[in-house]
Amino acid sequence: MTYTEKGAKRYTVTSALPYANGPVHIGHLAGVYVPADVYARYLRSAGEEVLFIGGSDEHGVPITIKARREGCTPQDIVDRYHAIIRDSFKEFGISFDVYSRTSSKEHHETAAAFFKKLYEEGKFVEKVSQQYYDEEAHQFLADRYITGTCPHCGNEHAYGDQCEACGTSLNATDLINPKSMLSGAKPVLKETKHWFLPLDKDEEWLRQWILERHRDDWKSNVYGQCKSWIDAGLQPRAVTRDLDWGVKVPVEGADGKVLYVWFDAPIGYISFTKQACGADWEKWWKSDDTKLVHFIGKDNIVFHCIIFPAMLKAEGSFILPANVPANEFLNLEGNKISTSRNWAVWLHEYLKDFPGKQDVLRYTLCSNAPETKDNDFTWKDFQLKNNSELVAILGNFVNRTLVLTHKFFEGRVPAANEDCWTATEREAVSELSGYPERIGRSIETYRFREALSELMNLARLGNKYLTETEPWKLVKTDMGRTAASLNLSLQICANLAILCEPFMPFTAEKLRRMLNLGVKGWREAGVATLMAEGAVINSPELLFEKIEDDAIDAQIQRLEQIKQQNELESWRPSAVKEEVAFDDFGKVDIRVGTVVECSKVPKADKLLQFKIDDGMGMRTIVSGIAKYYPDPQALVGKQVCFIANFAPRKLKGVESQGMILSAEDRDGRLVLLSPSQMVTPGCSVG
Ligand code: B3M
Ligand code: ZN
Repeated sequence: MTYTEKGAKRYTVTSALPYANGPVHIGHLAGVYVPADVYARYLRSAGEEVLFIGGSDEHGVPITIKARREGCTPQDIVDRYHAIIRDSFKEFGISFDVYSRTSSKEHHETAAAFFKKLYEEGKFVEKVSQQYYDEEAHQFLADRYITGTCPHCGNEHAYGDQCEACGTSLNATDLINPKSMLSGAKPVLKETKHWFLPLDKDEEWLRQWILERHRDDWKSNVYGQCKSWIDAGLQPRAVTRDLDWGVKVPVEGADGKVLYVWFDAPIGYISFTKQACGADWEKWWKSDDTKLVHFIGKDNIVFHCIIFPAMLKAEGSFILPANVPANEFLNLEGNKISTSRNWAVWLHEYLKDFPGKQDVLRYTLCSNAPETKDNDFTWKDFQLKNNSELVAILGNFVNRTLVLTHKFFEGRVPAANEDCWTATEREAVSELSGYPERIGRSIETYRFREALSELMNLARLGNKYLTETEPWKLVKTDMGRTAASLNLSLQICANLAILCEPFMPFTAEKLRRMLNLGVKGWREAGVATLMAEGAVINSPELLFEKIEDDAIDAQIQRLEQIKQQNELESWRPSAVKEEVAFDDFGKVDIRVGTVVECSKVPKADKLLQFKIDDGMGMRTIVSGIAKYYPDPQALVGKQVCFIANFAPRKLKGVESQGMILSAEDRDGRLVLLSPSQMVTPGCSVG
């Protein structure tokens, strides 16, 4: 039994199934998988029975769209990304008991059977409705096959099922100016039959269950979203689609129809449990003493708090989630993480750049997790957390303790010598005893940042204790107290090894190995007797290494390049200026001239000085284009256009008699304008 919950006998912990249409990035890790893993690891360490479920969501329109774009099959896409995602999770120590996929046969069978049961029991409403259809592509346009303007916020790129700008869940027919993703054509409405989950009938119990029963124990961001959904009135929701990729609708007359991805995906949690546990699966889903917890991102709240519970309730034999700890989003260097714009830190790429540093990222993401509001990941902060927290506090304490034990006690745990303890030892031991419960309580209430900062406080306690007792000085005068000091420091290290495991499993393992600490769990922590006197410890290795500026600068530079690339790609001509009368235009006297001389203006790196044959003698014009024409000499003989009737003005001591015209390209580059054929100098442009 844990610190805050009474009565839960086992824990079914699920984490949102990532779409297998791209690799996973730090936003996924921070929002869902690190917290879920910390929770699962903690419970296991505390001796609880846990099943931690993950897997790839392999259906849905984003996958078919990607396949179409790349000219391959949806199966090719999901095979590729399922493997990448699964490996990334494994490398980062996400300790799933099962990581499966929704394209598996078992999942298709389970999801189809679930639908069939509800169908046979009359839990659906069958409706013929008007759906958008692409007449060029001969296909109904489900969900993301259709884009248009969001009726709520005006975002012009909203999808047929959701607006990502304002988070509203939509029906395709809500969109203003709908457009087919397939052909770009304006879709037409066409009749088709679908099955709907009548959520309107669930309003009553959902209100009671969420808004009353879980008012205090669900996070306020989750509670708030549920409340606004329920208050707005729930509508029947279609759970089938006209598509050919997904779980086939298992009833007659449903050819060419599949289950809506959000109907089949959460059933994945159940089918993966079956895959992992065989005949023994039901206790994880059908037993009142099981606590079901869904870890998700905020865009998945409605599906896990309203739609999936409504499905489970309609089926009748399943438990409902006890909690749905959704996180907000993580941004990257001040901008929203975006797969399409490559604005992300991909896990598989991070590992190439920072091999072996999984825990540093887990630590940074957990200490910065977007628990109550969106948060920002910056590389500078990552470096700071590594250098001044992990290296300087945790790593330093452990290293000093182990090095000194080797130096003064030949690598054996010295005696505790309690008889020579002072108030310093007694205080440290009493503080130590509070940590397991305090950290555990924070984890159980989904406050992972708080839990992690408590863990670091324990490392700080160790550092402070070691610095105060100064065993390196005591050794000259008092071997008994030297032993006591290092014994207690080693006990704190052992506690750290146990308590850091949910957050930093690789570090925990390394520390355990150095200490030769056997299998001890959360319940045994909090005491100063974990390490037996005389036990041998191994030679110290560094737990963390300093991260230098150049490694961080390289990451920042990479992002800078991506940003520039994105800016180029998203460039649009500027808006056309206000209308002018022809007479006004006529006031500007534009002429063509031939460059006779051209040179850099001394001490002004931006300026070129032109001598121009303007057909009326010569004139001098200074122009700020030196950066784009590094060889001024090459311009001699070329013709340019210039404004001839600007009042002369001095630039860096040179009088400029006019302005040479140039075009500004999308990257800011200035390009001189010339007539397409040689003309007589002095002729006018108009
Ligand atoms: N694949 C959506 C997402 O990644 C979805 C989660 C399914 S959980 C059952 O945002
Ligand atoms: Zn919107």
